[in-house]
Amino acid sequence: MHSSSDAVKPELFGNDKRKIKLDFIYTAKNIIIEEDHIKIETNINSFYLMIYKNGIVRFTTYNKEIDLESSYSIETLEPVYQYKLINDDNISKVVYNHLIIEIQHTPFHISIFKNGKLKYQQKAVAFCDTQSYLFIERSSEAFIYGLGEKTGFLNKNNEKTVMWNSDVFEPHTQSNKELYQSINMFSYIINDQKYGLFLDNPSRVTFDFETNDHESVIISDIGKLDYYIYTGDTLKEIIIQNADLTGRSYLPPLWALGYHQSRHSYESVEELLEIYHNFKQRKIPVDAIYLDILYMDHYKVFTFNEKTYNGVESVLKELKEDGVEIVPIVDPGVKVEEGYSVYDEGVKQNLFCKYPGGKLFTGHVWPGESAFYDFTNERIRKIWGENHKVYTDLGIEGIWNDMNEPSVFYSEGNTMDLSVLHQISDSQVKSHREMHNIYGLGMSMATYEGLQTLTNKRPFVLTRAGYAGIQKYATVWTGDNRSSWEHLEMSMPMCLNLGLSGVSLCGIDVGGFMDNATEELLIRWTQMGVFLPFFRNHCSIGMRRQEPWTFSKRGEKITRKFIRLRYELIRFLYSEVYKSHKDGVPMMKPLVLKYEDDPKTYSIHDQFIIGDNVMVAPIVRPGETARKVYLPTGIWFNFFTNEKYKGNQFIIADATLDQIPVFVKAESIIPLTDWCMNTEKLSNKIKINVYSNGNDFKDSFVIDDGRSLTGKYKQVEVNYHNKEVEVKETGSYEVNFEYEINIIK
Ligand code: MIG
Repeated sequence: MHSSSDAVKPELFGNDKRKIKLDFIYTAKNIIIEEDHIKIETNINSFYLMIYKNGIVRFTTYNKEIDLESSYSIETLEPVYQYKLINDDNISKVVYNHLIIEIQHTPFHISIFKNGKLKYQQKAVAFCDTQSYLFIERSSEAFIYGLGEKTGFLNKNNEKTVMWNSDVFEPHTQSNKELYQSINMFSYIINDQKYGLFLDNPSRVTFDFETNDHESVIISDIGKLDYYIYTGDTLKEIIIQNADLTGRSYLPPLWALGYHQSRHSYESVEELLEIYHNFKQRKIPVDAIYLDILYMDHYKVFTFNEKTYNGVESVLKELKEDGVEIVPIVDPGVKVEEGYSVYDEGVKQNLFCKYPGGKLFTGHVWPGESAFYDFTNERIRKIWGENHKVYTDLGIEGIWNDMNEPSVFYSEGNTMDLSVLHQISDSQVKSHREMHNIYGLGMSMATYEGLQTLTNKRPFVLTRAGYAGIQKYATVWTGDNRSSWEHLEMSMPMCLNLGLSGVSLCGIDVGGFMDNATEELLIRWTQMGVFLPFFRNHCSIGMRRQEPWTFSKRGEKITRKFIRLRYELIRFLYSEVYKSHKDGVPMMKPLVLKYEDDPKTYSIHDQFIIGDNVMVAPIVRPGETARKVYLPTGIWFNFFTNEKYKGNQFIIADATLDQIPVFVKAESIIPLTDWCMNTEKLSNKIKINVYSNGNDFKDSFVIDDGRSLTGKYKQVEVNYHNKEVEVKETGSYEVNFEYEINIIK
C-alpha cells in the first residue's frame, strides 16, 4: 500500500496504543470536470478540487455523502472555471494561470506547482472510523507560523499541537497544547517554497509537525476533510488569502484602542466609582472599565445584582458623560431557574442545546446548573443578540464573552457533552463533537450583530474562545495567564501567531491574571501593552491588586507616563486598525512578515513591529536595563531620543525601568496627539513626525469619528519631496484637523 501507512508511528496517538488501521486512498480513477469543481474518484470515495480566483485551491472529501458546503465561519468565494484538465496515464494535470495541480493516480499524490516550482505536496489521505488523516511533505528545516493562540515561540515546526477549545486554568506552558482558540491555519516557509493551509473543521484537530520525519500529519476527529491551500508567493500574500477566505478584522470603535482597566471583580457600584475616581484624580487616562461576574444577580446573565449594583443606571450615565465606557462580562451559561426570563424564554422558544431525544443539556458553571444557547443557529443567535438590550439601554456598547469554549465545571473534558446536538438549521443537525470549536465564534457573532443592531454603532466584543473567522466579530485575549516574566515574554509570540492566523485585534492580560504581580513586572508589561492592538490590565480575584497606582509612587508615575503615551499614539494605532481591517494584514507583525528576505528575522519572537515601521523591543527579564535588538535593513531612529542607527545589525538598546526600546524606520511617519483622559477628549491637533533619510517618500494615515457606521473617513497623505513636506487630505470625513510637521533626520 502506501508508504505513509508505515510512517504513522504509534506515538502519534498519545496514550492510545491500539493499533490503528488506516484506510488509504491509494488510487484515483476517473478525474472529470463537474460544474464548479473537479471530481476525483478514488478507491474509497470522491475527492473534490476547486480553485478560487485569488489563487486559493480547495480539496474536500467525506467518507459519507457528498457535501461541498463550507462551514459558516468562512466567506463565500467565487470558484473559477477557466482551467484546463489534462488526463494522462498516471498523471492528471489541472492548469490555471501560473498554477499546475498534478494528481498522481497511483499511489495517490497531489502536488501544486507555481511557475514550475513545487509549492505543496499532499502525500496521502487516509480514514479510520470517523477520522481523516492528511499527510503532507514537510522539511524539519522549514518555518511554520500561525495556528492561532498557541504557547511557545514563533516557529511551530517540529511540534505537535491540538485544536480543541479549552478553559486552561493551570499555567500556560508549551505542554498545554489545547487553549481557548482553534484556528486551523498555518503558513509554511522553506527558502522559496511557501504555502498556507487552512483546514475547515471545527471538531478536534491535531497538527503533528513532529512525530513523523519528512511529513506533517493533520488528523480531524470527525466530519469532512476540507482544506484550502494558499498559493501566495510571500508570507504577506498568504496572510491576505487567508483574510479573503476567513474574513478581515471587524472595525472596533476608537475607544476600544484606549487603556482598559479590569479586575475579577469590581464588586459594587461604589468600588466601580472609586476606581474611576482614582483614574481621574491621578490623571491616568482610561477608556473602559470592566464588570466581571460579580456584577450579576447570582451570576445570571443579563441581570445586575440589585444590592451591590443598585443605582448602576446613574453611575453608568455619569461615566458615559465623562467618556468612560463600561464593558460587562457575559457568559454563555443561562441559570436553570423557573421565573428567570432568559431561562423561561429559552425553554419556550427552543433556544438551548439538547441531547438526542430532546432532553435539555445542562452543565454546572458560575450560576450553578445552566442551559446553553445553541449559537450555531441563526434564529437563536438573533435572540441572544436582542437580550443585550438590557445593557445597551444603559449606554453600554461593548461586551466581554468568557467561558465560551464552552467551559463546563465538573464535567468530563470540562465542556459540553459530546453527544449533545446543534440545530444548525431546520435540515441540519450535528453533534457537539463535530461542532465544538465553533461554539465561541457563534456566541461572538451573535453578540456583535446584536450590539450593532441595538446601538447602530461599531460594537466592541472581547472573546476568549474562537475559531477561524473570529476576527470578523471580536477582539481576542489569551485567557488566564500568570503574573510571571515568562508569560510577559510569551505575550509576544502568542499575539504574533494570532495575527498571522487572521486575528489582528488581540491582547493579553497586562500584569498577568493569576499570581501576584510585582511593581517591576507591571511596569514592563504596561510598557509592552502600549504597543499591543488591545491594551487591558486584568487580574484575578484573590490576587494582589494591580491597578496602576497600587504599588509605589514610582510605579504610578511610570505606568501613568506609558498609558498617556498610548493616547499620544492612538491616532496612529487606530489608523493601523483601519488599514488592517481593509487589507487583512495584522497590525502587530513579526519581523519575518516585513523582512522575509532576511532569514535573521525568522525566529525573532521577542520584538515586533506595530503598523509597518515601528519596532518595539520590550524588556522581559527582571533587573534588565538593556537588551539585544535586531534592526533590519534601512535607517532607524530611536523613537524617544531620535538617535539614528543603521539597520541590518543587532544593537544593544538601553532601557532603565522608565524606558522601553522603540525604533522607527526612515521613510515613514507617525501621527501623534497630546494625551487626554479618554478618546472622547482627543484633540484635533496632530503632530506628524516625519522620519527622513533624505529620500522622497509618501506615507499616509486615516482618521474618522471612530464610532459611527457611516463609513466616512479622511485619508491624510504626507508627501516628502525635495526635503519639503506636503500634506494632502482626501475622503469624506468633514471635521477639520490642524497639522504640525516635525521632520526627524
Ligand atoms: O472561571 O469571570 O479568563 O478573565 O476574570 C473563571 C471570571 C472565569 C475566566 C476569565 C477571567 C475572568 C474569570 N473567568
